[in-house]
Amino acid sequence: MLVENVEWQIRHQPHNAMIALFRRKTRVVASLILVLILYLLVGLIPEHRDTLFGFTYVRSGYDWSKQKLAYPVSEYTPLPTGVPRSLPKVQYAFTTDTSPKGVAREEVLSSRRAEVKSAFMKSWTSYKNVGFGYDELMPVSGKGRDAPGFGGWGATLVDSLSTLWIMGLKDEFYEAAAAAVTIDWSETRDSSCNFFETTIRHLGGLLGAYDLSLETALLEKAIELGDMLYMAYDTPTHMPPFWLDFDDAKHGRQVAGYHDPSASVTSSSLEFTRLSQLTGNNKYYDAINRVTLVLDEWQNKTTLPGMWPTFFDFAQMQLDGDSSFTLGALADSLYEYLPKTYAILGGLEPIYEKLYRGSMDTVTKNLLFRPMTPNKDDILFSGNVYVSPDTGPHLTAEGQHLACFVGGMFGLGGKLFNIPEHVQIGEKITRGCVWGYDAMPTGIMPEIFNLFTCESLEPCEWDEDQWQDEGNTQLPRGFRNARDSRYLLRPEAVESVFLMYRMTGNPEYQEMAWRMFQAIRNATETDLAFSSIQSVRDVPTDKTDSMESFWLAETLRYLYLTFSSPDLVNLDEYVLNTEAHPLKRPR
Ligand code: DMJ
Repeated sequence: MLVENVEWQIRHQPHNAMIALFRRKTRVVASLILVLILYLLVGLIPEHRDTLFGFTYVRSGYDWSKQKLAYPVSEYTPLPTGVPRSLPKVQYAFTTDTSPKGVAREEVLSSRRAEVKSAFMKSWTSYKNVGFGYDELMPVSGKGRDAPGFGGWGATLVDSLSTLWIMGLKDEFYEAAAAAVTIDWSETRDSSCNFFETTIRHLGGLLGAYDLSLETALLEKAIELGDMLYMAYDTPTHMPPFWLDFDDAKHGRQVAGYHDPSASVTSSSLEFTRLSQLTGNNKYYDAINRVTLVLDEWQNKTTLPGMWPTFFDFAQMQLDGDSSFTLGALADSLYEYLPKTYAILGGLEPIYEKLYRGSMDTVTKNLLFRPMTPNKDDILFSGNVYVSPDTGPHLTAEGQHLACFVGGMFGLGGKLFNIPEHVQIGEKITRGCVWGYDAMPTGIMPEIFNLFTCESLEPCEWDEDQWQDEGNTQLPRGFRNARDSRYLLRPEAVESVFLMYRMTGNPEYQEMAWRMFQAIRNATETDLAFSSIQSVRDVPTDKTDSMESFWLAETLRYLYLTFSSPDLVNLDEYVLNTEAHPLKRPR
């Protein structure tokens, strides 16, 4: 057999070589045709490009939904079931005024909307010109930049989607949405991302844009990101860390932080609840519910029972590290999300009411203060408390721009839980921030400052001598100092003004918002857009070449909504996440 075969091969060698060559060529051609067919029919080149619901969709290079968990969960707590409760109305019962006075008022509001929209378009166009790939525009130099921890996934692009929709800029919205659905979350120069910022800006931005437009491709992109962010909970304690490190997440090496800002690790309940509602997958809700249960367990065990300290040790699950308490920087949205999560769950989970009431009782007794002012203004601020082991709680009468959301939060809690005093407190805190704006030469409140205080929340006499002795007489009366006099284009003060307008129907708030908008525009406008400034105390202002995405996502959106019909993003239909992205409330 073997000998015969060899002979046969020797005799037929040239012929065999030709056949082999022909076969090889055929194989190459066939392969090329196959690749071409795949390219044309399946759209697999580049590998993950797809046509999805009318968009050219780019699927992320890494599918986190398939990632094996190091700390799997045996059973998910499901979303609460049942018919959503009919909660008290958040919005004032507005009526349309068709009288000549009403028509004239609408003309004023319409021209204000146009001015806010034009500020938005100026900023948006300049950002678009540097490229959607950047996180932010630098509004003085005209360059683009990526913000640390934001992944370089176009933070401003994603954060602006809902504003484009709300302002009726539909062509721009679809152009931006088309770019957003091509984001590949696995393509980043960074080894980790900021869990909180990515949740509130990117995930919140996509979910908000989906809830407004119902464009399914946006939801698909949100789910991809949600699956990546869900990995943050894959730690031994099931609590998330501040940074989501991609490599650690892939190799089951993540641990929660020993000293993380409490807001950063607790403010995902709105976004993750909405994801579960939209996908029917309870894993997202289960993750945030575990954090809520810890808040419940700790609420009355802290050194200021009712509130949680500014920093959390979620690695060792212990409380005893920190005795500082604030509603401002680092802790803010922990509290903001309590009434909001109650609302998005249709009132079916009572724990959020309990956490809200307990914490706000403590805030009212310990953190709120009334500043001493020459006009005895009926206003309040929320300060910081440090609990000393020897002498107990000490209040620092510090105001922060970041804490100006508190007015709106008290209002919302007051409405949802039927606590009228909270709406009044909310009004006074909101007016406090507006007072802080009106007092400064630029018409804008500083980032952080200290005030002279009354002994209680009741009015008190102005003490000129004390102010002369202890204060900085370069500052307006009432201010002790302006510890950080920058303005970073932040939204919190106009946020509360907007919420108060929608909740009370009082048009005074629209006048406040208009004053604030004009002041901000005057102080921050550059040739290209709007910029953070070095000091609200100096005119002309020194522009610091920074425009964070919340300028377009929040500050301008809240202003625009304040001058719009109350039906546009009605607060009985939507709840806004901490980046102002509207998420649909269940009916
Ligand atoms: C925003 O990203 C959010 O509002 C967050 O809750 C606080 N910081 C900025 C705005 O100042």
